[in-house]
Amino acid sequence: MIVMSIAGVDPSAGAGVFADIKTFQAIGVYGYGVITALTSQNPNKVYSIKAIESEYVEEQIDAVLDFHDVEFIKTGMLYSTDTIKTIAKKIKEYDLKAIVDPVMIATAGGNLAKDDLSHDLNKYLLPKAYLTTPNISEAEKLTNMEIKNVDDAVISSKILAKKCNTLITGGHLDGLNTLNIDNNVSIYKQKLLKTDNLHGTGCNLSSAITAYLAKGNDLEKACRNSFDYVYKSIKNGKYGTLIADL
Ligand code: PXL
Repeated sequence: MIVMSIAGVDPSAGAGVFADIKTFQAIGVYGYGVITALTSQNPNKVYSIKAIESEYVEEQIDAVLDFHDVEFIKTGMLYSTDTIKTIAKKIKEYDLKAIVDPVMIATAGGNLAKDDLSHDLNKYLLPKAYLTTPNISEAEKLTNMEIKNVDDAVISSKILAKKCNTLITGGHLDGLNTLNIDNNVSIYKQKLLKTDNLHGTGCNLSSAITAYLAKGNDLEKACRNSFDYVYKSIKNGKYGTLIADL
């Protein structure tokens, strides 16, 4: 079974494509990794970004999908409007189920996008996605509203669910995750750990969901398994959410 991550490279490997592939591997699926941008960063700071042209992102996708079909893909840092449009086109062309992590800002702060991508994500990518996994601040940007409590998260999820299934992650909302599947909302409470090692948690959660879906779990079960997976990787990770003994 093969899944694919389309995302940026974080050389410290806690976030981005390297982290996604480690998560795929840990859950037992093989991962392709298509690169949208290189970054020089560590968990404390993003120093610089070199974007890959969208034409070359497309070439990478065609090269691997020409070799072997995949059903589930995950997208992370996409950086530009052109890359967003390219991926929307490829989802349709290859009939892919896409888990879209609408990455715009790094955990350590610092932009991971050329401009504000919320408009382009809403217009081009979310309508073609199977699931999107914004954190609170991403959901606020995408739905142009403030999220102060779980009732707000439910409202925001209903706006996003007009386009695709939505999981608003609750790391910054007392561990309350809001899952909206076909406009039915469930709230999952996750215990929170006191730690500064949160770099890459969003990437690891969305890639875990992708892997569990590929293994045949339904969306609800894939999300619940992934909450556990990320909890354990934060608990056991020595350098951020590096995958340690699970
Ligand atoms: O977690 C968001 C994210 C996604 N992709 C890359 C990143 C980060 C956060 O730092 O570096 C490449």
